[in-house]
Amino acid sequence: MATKENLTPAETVSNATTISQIFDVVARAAPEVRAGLPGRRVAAEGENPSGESQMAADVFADELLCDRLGDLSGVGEYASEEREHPVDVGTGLSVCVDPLDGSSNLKPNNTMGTIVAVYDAPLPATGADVVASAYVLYGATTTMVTARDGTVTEYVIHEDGEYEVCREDVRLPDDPSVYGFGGRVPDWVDSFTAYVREVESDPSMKLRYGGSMIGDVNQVLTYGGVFGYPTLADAPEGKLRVQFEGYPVAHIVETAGGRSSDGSQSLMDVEKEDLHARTPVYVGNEAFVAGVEEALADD
Ligand code: FBP
Repeated sequence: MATKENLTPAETVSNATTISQIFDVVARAAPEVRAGLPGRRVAAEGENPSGESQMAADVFADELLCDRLGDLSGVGEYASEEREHPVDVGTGLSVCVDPLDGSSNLKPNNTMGTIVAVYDAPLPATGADVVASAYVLYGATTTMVTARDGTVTEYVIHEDGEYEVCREDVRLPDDPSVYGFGGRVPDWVDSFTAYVREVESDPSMKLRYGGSMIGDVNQVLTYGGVFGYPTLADAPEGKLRVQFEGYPVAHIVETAGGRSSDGSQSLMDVEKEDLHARTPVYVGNEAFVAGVEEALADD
């Protein structure tokens, strides 16, 4: 039997096939990740490379996804928010994963996600290297949203790992109605606070913030609006990480007809050399993201 190490050229797979396999692995692992959560609502011993405490569930999801994705013959590197360095798993596409986005929502039993970015380049990669992205949302049901070849698709994942399309060609609605922004409000910079007050003054806009980026972004993808984790007074780069959160979410939102920004440019144009580098994140309908950039322009 061909192992990953001794594949002949004829046995190597195309990037398109590998992307499909990555989505398949992630969808089929999702019920296992979900089933593994109840017993892992406790802190793990270590910290992640960003100095944040880890839950046992973060470590569990990371190990599961590293094993499964690392086994794919077309995947060369696996990196995650939970590991300092990428793991060399062969030759091919690089995969960056946030295994359990929003894991502080585990204790209060709220929404969480898994985020996946696929790069056709060694890590750390750039926005131009993104060839596909996806997230799983562990909500009332388990769903997966993928972006590739200019199309965003939403799937429902069943308990046995089978999955089916529930929304094809997902586009941000033209009549946005939700907004949500992370960080402590007193830590926001004044120009951003003024922007948010303007958004709030529109009676058609409702606050929807749950503390898990994937849950919050999925609301924007469903109802239209804006999500941001902004520059904070004591953390100019915000909290979210470029490779694991910024690029994949920007790729999905932009593919769905929306916009992304770090405050002055598309998130896809941000370039940082550190695998775990952070960036402010603003995503949503064009007008809202343009409004953030305008508001922050004088800072
Ligand atoms: P983790 O991936 O470490 O869980 O952090 C990401 C995140 O949970 C985002 O999903 C969310 O938008 C943000 O942090 C919320 O952070 P905070 O609760 O510190 O405002």
